[in-house]
Amino acid sequence: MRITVLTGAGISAESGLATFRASDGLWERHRIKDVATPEAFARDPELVHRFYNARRSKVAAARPNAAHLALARLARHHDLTLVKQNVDDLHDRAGSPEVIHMHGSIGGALCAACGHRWPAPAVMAVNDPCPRCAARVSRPDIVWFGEMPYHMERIWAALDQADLFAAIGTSGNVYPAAGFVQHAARRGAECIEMNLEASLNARDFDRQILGPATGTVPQWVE
Ligand code: BV8
Repeated sequence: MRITVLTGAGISAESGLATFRASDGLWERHRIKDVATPEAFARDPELVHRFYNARRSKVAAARPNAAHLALARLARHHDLTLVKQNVDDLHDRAGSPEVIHMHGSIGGALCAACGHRWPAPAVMAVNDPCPRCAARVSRPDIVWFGEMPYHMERIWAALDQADLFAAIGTSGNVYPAAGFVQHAARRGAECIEMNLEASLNARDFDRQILGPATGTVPQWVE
């Protein structure tokens, strides 16, 4: 059976990482447009780097939880495509063999001038010189609002072939990820949602399993 799983901020909540909407639209006390758009970076790159430097240190201190570990086990027995919206690395650290980081990774750095990528230092600054072209417009390798998510061809192909699609810990606010369930359902996949509460696109799923991911996901995987 081919399974495609999409995870969101909720899967890392029990590892202590803030979800995006729990704090009424503020993200670590910032608004999207001030810290997670290309315009924000052009306007105030140091504020953007402060926002990501703070989150990067929280990710480093976090540990994969039972839900991340259960999905790593699932990959050992099934043809699984795991797509994550989060920019943390907890699925990778849990041992998932192949993770599609559609919104990029907080552990990555990107040169806004030449597109070169390298591992991000714990604390980044816009003037960090690019190792390849030496330009000083370094940014986190993260997909901001208004930018095209990564690996979309691979993701659409996985949704086309899925017998089962599961969305875990995502509110269904952010597109194109929020549209994946309709894409999979149209191609005949069974669609399951595992979340703390019904998401905005709950009606597009065949069934819901409500509760904290560290309880529902291991139970579902077993
Ligand atoms: C794009 C990186 C086009 C940043 C992120 C319609 C169609 C297409 C686009 C749009 C559209 N309408 C609007 C848009 C634009 C926009 C968008 O969707 N805006 C929203 C706000 C309306 N989309 C975009 O800009 C995307 N790009 O469309 O490009 C394009 C085309 C051509 C050329 C160029 C461009 C790009 C979006 C990517 C933005 N970047 N992340 C960063 O992380 O700093 S998205 C960000 O939101 C995070 O990655 C987060 O993961 C993601 C989604 O949020 P969720 O994961 O769902 O998190 P949330 O807090 O909302 O929900 C958590 C859920 O977990 C809750 O339901 C909660 O109940 C549950 N939960 C909590 N605890 C637990 C739990 N569940 C289980 N157990 C628990 N313990």
